[in-house]
Amino acid sequence: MTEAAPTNDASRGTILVLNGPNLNLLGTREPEKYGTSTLVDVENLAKEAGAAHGFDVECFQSNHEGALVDAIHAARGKAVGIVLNAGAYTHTSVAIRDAISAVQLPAVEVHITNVHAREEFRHHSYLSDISKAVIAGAGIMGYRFAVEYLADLNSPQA
Ligand code: CA2
Repeated sequence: MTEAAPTNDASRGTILVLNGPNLNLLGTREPEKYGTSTLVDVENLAKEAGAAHGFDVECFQSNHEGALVDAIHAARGKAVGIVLNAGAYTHTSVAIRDAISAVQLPAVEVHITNVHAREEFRHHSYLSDISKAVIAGAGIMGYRFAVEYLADLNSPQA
């Protein structure tokens, strides 16, 4: 039996990119607000950013709060960090907050839009104070910045 050839490009870890409700609609509605890129484009951008730094990126989107909680739990012991755009659950979900706190993984809260320049109810986040970083208003580039930040956080310092 032939053994797999050893490689020098072993993964340095996995970064989970989680998207919440309605983000599956990216690129199909409200382009003036959310741009023209699709969720697949966002996920590919995040994967490319991870690969450039030696990290795998796994992506998951759900419109259901419990499914997002389950995905966060599943990341424990598997991922080195979580990029989270919880969509509207950002402003409502104690359950997602508790899940992020429970797994004790560094999380980066991402929003495509600048939530602070929008309606008052979007100004409060249940996630910001338990996140390592918050990125809002940079469009889909925010996902890239978040992956790069988590890659840096999980790399030996020069
Ligand atoms: O700016 C963001 O990324 C948000 O997390 C997006 C959420 C919103 O509830 C948050 O306040 C800010 C909404 C996601 C809706 O996504 C759509 C994408 C395309 C078309 C329609 C909705």
